Amino acid sequence: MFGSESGIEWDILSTQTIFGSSSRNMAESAAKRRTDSGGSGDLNVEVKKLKPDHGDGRQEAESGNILSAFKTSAVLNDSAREKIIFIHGKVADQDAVVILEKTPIRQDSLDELFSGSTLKLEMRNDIYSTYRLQAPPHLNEIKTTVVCPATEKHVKKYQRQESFLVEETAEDYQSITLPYIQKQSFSVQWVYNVLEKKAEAERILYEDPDPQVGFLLLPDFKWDQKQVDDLYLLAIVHQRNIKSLRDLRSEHLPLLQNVLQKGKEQILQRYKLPASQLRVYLHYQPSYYHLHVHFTKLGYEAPGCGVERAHLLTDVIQNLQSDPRYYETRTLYFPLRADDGLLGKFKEAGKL
Ligand code: M7G
Repeated sequence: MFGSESGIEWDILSTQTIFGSSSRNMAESAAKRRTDSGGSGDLNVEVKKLKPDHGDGRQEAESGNILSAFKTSAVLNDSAREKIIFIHGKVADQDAVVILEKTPIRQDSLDELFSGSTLKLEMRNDIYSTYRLQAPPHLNEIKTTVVCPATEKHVKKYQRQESFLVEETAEDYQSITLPYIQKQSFSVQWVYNVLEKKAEAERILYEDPDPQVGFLLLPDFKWDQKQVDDLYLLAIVHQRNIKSLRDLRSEHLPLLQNVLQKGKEQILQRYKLPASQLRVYLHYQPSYYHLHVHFTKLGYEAPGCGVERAHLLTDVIQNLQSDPRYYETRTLYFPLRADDGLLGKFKEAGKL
């Protein structure tokens, strides 16, 4: 049995130092290569983040390794290049998805990495040699994300699958997509927890509290905040009735302009990254139907930043300026994975 959709995603970050605002620009040119110690080894994660309770985000401190008895049932996806693996299994009889990801090597850890590691020779040939470098544990952490209890939809989200491009007219949205997402989409409880400061409150970087144009800016849980190379922030708007890009009208322009302007200002101040280094966009379709904007570093190929899913906020603003009903009336294209229920609905309607 899969858990209910109110399941919480725990972000278990192995002992990480969150950037202080003064040192945030230090890793601008940090190496992008990831550590690859060669063996999987023990997880040795320490639960630093707190475990939300009862789905409402009230938190209780937790220590120890909640994954020590994790039982793997399947590897959903993995990538040797990205150094990431998505696993389905059980934590104390509950379905869980665990994501393990090796983190980038930080420039500021190089001295310690060279002086504090053991080096084992693998081969030497002329001027060439390869080694296995065994780093001190705190420089060899694995970012670990746990979704528990995971729903069947979570398992599908992380499973390797073929995708299909869907063409959605305004009528298709009303007759196919909207009824489907009203019944089937992921819970946005985690979003409300953030807005109500019941979870991740200490991670909020900025808030404009205005109920109409206001938003919260915080790190996406995909980002470990150790280097700006893979910067990933989310702006979550206070308004609760905007599901996605499709709902945007010209009346939302002040909100969108505010998010763009203040989001850029905050990122410049904190991370010394100018707007010309940022990719600021919305997903269509999103996974979570509460309006949010993705801010990522331009050179970082964040999952879902391709043209078939990401809509630049600057384009969205211009489109609404030239046609107040642009997103209400246009045909929109987006990819859906083979076993996505929404794809099934488009097929049933003879649209694929
Ligand atoms: P999306 O476009 O709705 O869907 O983006 P996607 O996940 O398919 O991209 C939601 C964004 O919220 C993603 O970038 C997620 O990594 C991020 N995210 C999801 N959850 C459950 C959390 C969370 O609990 N905390 C934070 N900070 N970010 C999250």
